[in-house]
Amino acid sequence: MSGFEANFDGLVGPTHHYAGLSVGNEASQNNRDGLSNPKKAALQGLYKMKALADRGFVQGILPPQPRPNLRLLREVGFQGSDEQVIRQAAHAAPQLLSAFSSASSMWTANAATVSPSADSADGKVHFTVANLNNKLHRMQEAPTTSAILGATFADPRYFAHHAALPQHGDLGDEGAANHNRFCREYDRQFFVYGRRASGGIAPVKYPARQTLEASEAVARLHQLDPRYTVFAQQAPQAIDRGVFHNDVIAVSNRQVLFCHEQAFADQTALLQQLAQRVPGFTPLVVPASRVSVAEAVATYLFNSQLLSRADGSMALILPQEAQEHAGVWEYLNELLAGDNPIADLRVFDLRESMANGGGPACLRLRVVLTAEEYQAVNPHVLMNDTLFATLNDWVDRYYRDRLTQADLADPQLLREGRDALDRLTQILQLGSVYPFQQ
Ligand code: SUG
Repeated sequence: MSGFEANFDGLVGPTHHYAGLSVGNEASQNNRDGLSNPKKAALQGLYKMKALADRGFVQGILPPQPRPNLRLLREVGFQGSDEQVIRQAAHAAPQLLSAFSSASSMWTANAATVSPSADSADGKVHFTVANLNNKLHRMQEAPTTSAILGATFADPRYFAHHAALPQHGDLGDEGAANHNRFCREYDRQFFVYGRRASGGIAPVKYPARQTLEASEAVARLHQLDPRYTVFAQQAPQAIDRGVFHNDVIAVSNRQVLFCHEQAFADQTALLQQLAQRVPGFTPLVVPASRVSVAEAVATYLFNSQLLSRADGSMALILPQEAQEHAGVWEYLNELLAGDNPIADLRVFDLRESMANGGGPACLRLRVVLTAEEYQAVNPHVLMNDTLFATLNDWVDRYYRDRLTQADLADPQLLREGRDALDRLTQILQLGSVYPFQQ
């Protein structure tokens, strides 16, 4: 049984701010030092989750991580009480305080790579937490992500958890943002890498975060059948134009691949290979003459969620920026009218996340589950009317509506965040997943 797709969105954390931490991610760079609104960011994310749950899609939540990360601030030499550590860091190394205060775990497409049980030799759903090795502010996510996924998918009869790959750039792993799965009669997993650690073509301006070696390691850990697993390189030129993850330029669902014509290295050969290996393969390729790579990066039209509806047709879940661009919106409407499975366009205001380079697809981790596996998921993280109301109240109570980098120096932010997350673990019945709760 191949199951259905559930989406687990990251809830934006109380320290959401714009720090320009992600070289290669143009939104992050361009909005550096901007004024953020953590409350609005969290509410925008919750609204998307609720809207999709209301339309019958299974929707879960993954909670934020505690920030600032006091353990790391101490590991880089700041001493004394929590308050002293924060004050010293704010004075001597504001950029480090900012990195260790990042709310970046909200983009759960980067939390892990997930393989459905149908694809694994042992018949379990496999999770490998991403090491996010390329960015200082993101590599701190892995241990708490492990704890959260372990508490959400706890039953060892169904779920197998793997720790992040060793922390080195040669094994840089960004999780599901570079991973797709096609399915119809047979399941195919499709891993996309930015470079080979062993050499070959690579971007020159911006970093390639995902290596082939990391993708191969994940495929081994997940006990995938090599005959059904495809590895392909992202176009290095696309990375150099700001496509820092493959999900900024391609999205798949079932037999459909919606992508830009300049998404992959040697794209013609790759699409032929996929056509031979994926029954019913349906590429929807957007030509550069209609939408340039720069426009794709600015509007995030490919960072959409492509979701199967009950009648077999598909809905595309888009950020508002895609609607606001006349050419992109015109293209999307032609797609809607055309002969293909896309039958609905849904647009969401996710501006707070978008300003850091995170669209609808970045905010969610796809987990394909059978009915039996679904029963084993912690039910308290699944979105419904009650949870939506509870979490809206929770955000209203604990979150600030403006935050700058200077505010990170306020030790009160640490206390507010801990109170908020402590309460959240009770709401979601996750147990003690955070270091400060140990
Ligand atoms: O890793 N932005 C994230 C955005 C992640 C988007 N995820 C996917 N494409 N799946 C990143 O670059 C910006 C943080 C800052 O600059 O404050 C940031 O981390």
